[in-house]
Amino acid sequence: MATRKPASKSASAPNVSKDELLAHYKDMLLIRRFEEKAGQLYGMGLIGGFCHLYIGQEAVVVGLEAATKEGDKRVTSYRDHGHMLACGMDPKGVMAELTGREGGYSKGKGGSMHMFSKEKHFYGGHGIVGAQVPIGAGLAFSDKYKGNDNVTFAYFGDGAANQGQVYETYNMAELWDLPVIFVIENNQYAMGTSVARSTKSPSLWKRGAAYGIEGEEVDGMDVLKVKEAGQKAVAHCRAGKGPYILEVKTYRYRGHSMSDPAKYRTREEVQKMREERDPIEGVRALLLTGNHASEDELKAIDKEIKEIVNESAEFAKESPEPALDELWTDIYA
Ligand SMILES: Cc1ncc(C[n+]2csc(CCOP(=O)(O)OP(=O)(O)O)c2C)c(N)n1
Ligand SMILES: [Mg+2]
Repeated sequence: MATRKPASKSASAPNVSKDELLAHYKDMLLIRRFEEKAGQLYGMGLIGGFCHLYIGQEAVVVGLEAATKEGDKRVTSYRDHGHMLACGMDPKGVMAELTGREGGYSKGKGGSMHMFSKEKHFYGGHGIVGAQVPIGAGLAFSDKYKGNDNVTFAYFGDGAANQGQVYETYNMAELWDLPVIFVIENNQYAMGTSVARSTKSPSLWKRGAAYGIEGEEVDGMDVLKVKEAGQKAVAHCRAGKGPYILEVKTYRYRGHSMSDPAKYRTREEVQKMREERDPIEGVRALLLTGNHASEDELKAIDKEIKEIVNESAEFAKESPEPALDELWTDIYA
């Protein structure tokens, strides 16, 4: 595993402390192991409905969360487990929601795509492609209205970037100088459709220029580069300069959802990414080559993370199913 060279020409690595590297390593590994476990539980029939795994994209949310402060908000699509874990939501509550149990964040009634945490300022989990983008601008509007310096991260995919509502949102957000960072998680596919097949303007962040919004492309397989770009975007928003776009180039290793055999790409394509660009292996290599951690210390961390994930799975299996009278709670009519 440790044979791989650091993913990036990590010129920034010497300026990064051991503690930061270890924190990023742990946070990304938690997401990876949690998602692997969710995949297993799905295979065992313990998770029903849709389940979209985030494996491969861990550096995006971990890097950006490292640029946040208390009070900042986030909203995302259905590929949302990583975002929940990265903002500090309890793995037990997330896993139990996946298994549809009482101990889940939505009392077992929401499932993978419908979880929220007011405490951690996580506003979902949205199954309608692109729907979270105007919601993100609305969250940013509320902060601007209240006069605080909070920033909202509105995450969406390359496929969602072709939705009309994204551009209506860009226009309003820039017009009103809303403190929102539009994060395009460009994992190169929207279900089975590659970016090359869906647009002739593949530099998605540049579309913001039509509305006067600044932005940039970021290497999403390098957590340090993501964090750096996140800090720049956050500073822009907190200074009252309006929205910012980050197009983060990333890759999902698994199919679109658990029911996708991913026949639209070659095994070699996925294998190459895993071997040459894996974000977790990249940080692992930096920790080892920089003598920040030994193989044994990293093994101990792996064990610790596995235990957290196993505990969440046990909790998710043991928590009871919601009581029948819960059918009548948390509904409008
Ligand atoms: C409005 C709408 N149209 C279509 C769908 C079906 N659908 C679900 S995910 C998806 C692809 C979105 O891809 P992307 O935005 O790149 O996000 P990713 O899945 O890669 O994270 C589509 C078409 C949907 N859920 N909502
Ligand atoms: Mg995509």
